[in-house]
Amino acid sequence: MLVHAPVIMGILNLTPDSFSDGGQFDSVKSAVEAATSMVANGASIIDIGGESTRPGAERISLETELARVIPVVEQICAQGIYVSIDTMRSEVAEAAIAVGARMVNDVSGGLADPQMFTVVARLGVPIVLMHWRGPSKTMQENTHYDSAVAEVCSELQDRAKAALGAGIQRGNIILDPGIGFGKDSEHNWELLRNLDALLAGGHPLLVGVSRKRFLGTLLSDDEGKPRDVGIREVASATTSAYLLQRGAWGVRVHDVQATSDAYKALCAINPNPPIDSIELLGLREFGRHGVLEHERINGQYFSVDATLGLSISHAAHTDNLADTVNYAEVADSIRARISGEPVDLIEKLAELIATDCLAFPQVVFAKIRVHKPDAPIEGEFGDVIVTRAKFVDS
Ligand code: PMM
Repeated sequence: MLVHAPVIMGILNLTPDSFSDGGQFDSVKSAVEAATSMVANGASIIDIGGESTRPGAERISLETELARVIPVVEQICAQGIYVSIDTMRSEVAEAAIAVGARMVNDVSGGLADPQMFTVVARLGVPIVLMHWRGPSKTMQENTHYDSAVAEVCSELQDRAKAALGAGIQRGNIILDPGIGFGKDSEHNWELLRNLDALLAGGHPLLVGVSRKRFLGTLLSDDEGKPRDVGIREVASATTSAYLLQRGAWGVRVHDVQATSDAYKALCAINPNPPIDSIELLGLREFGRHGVLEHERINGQYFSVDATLGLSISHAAHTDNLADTVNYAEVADSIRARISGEPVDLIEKLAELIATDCLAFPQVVFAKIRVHKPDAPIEGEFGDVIVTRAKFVDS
């Protein structure tokens, strides 16, 4: 089962040399405490890794990786925490799932271990496929792209197709642009500026920017010295929160609380992230709404325009009606509301229709315009229109 968006994935690196937080945990107990505290601060997944992927890192043996991660995965899962295993090895993925992990995060997108997809398909768990062009030791030696966005999108789609071909279910595939992996600073920014292109394939998107080198470069001092890794947190949290607002399924971060705070503040200012929509215009139906007695007795025609905000990216890909809202059903419900129990005000009618529309599971926003062209107004006039815009939960 995939955790619902927005996901803040807390990083737990059990490596002595990870670039930002290596060597933090000297015992299973302190790692469990760190995971519990991240969950208390808003993490819905803890991503546990035993092998460093910092640029230039050497690979470690399978035995070392297993010894580092499995006891910790087991203890953290025993707390009921949703754990993802950050590994390029199918043996580690399988051992971690056996002790309770529920998801695999493979930075190589299945390229490092030819068995990875077969094993994950058999285990039936979600997998993150990150964009990767080669091992950490040499990944920054070739960072040439004609178009980073187009190439990363197409290479990720290739990995998704390979995963599907190996029997992994479509709903279990999450993609990740691999920020900092075989990419220069400008490639990373270009990818983040073009999130829509990365989302267009219809897969949930995970993004990891936390404390990465391109943020250090952005925050360089006057002499051009990059900002130290420990003081990149404000930029990390701000960028991660923004990505969640732009439609990323999840962000992978070190400081869960900072990211969660930044996201809450952004949502308070802008509860209206850019979303796709379906519009139903000019739905005409007879009703008896109005304050005056003759309106109740004789009735009149009302007309409604509805804008429904929802993500259509999944349906756009699958071409399956079940993945979107059925507009014929929405139209029926609007008509039933207009011809149903009379209310005095078209403000109330608009409110009721907006609430009905938000009851359709995919719809997160409804803007309803109710027209009353024969309203009891003296003299010539064109129309009376009331507009109600409503978010789910507002
Ligand atoms: N980055 C790192 C490690 N694992 N996994 C995913 N899916 N995406 C990432 O961007 C990613 C990752 C390297 O960062 P770290 O050393 O701080 O964990």
